[in-house]
Amino acid sequence: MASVERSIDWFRDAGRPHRDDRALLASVLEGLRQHPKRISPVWFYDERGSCLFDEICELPEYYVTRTELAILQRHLPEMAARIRSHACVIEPGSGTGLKTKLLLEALDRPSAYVPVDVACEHLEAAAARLRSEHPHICVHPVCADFTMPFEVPDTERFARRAIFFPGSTIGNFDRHEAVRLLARLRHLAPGGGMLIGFDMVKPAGVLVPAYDDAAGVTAAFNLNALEHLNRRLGTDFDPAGFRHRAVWNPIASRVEMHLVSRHRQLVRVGDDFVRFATDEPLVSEYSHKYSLESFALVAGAAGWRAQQTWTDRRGWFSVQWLMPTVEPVTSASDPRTLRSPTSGPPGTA
Ligand code: AVJ
Repeated sequence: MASVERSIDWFRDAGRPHRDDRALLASVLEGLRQHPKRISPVWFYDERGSCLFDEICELPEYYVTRTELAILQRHLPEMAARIRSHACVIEPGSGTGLKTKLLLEALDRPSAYVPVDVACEHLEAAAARLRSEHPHICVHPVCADFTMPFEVPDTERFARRAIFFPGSTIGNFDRHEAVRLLARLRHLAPGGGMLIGFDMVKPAGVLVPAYDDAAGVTAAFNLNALEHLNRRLGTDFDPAGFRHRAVWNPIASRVEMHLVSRHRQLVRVGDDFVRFATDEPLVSEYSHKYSLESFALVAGAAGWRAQQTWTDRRGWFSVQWLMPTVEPVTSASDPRTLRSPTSGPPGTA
């Protein structure tokens, strides 16, 4: 029975090339052997996790989605002008898609839309909805983990490609990973641009509650990653043995979500066991916060330059239209120049 379930799951994972259960287990184990222990935030997004995330977006404390939506609603005509007509829009980590709907409605005759997401059922449902609302747009969902190489169908070979990367998803990656990912996305849209949203540095008193809400939705979202791991890989995490915690790390300029072990315990992962001490954290997500300067460094190192920036009145969130630079700024890809998020070069704002 287990093997039947597994083979179905495996099909669902077809977008992750060469990643069978064993390779997945090995990568999870690798993270659990680091100090501190880590799992990928990709584990949040099974069906239940995707629904919980939609709930998070409605929380009073979670300003992220609301703030970005307001920026989009206010400036979409300008953004659409940047993207220009007949574009093929590629969206890594597409999710539920209110922002997508607004963007597609604002664009001049978009030719195709390619959502890329790991939550495949969620993805299919969203694609079906979009098709019925926009019969003129070719919708090509790609079920894949966009952090790994994936293919975009090239039926729209002659359309100008634009990447839509909203939601501060880029914040999940540390500076090196972010540079690598943005550089890869640049090759996905040769000559095209990227509309990207990223969250800005702000007081910890605003940031921490956004990731530790009073209703406990984010806690459920965080703990659900363990249930997902258990179901998908047969690990035996006891979700009741962990508690949710959100901390602001000012040095790394990020909110960190932790799953803290309530007591000493042993968790089986494949043929191995992982030991947790009392109060030991398992890091489940980083959510990096940027200044305009620190983001320009990361984008620049990946070969992108901002042509236009939109923000809200409080300066809590930014949306930028990036275009490829002729030459990637090689000095900025030196890890030493990327270490400090607040040390942008003087006079670049
Ligand atoms: C989807 C990565 C942008 O970092 O704010 C929300 C995910 N985690 N609450 C974020 C998230 C906890 C979110 N991103």
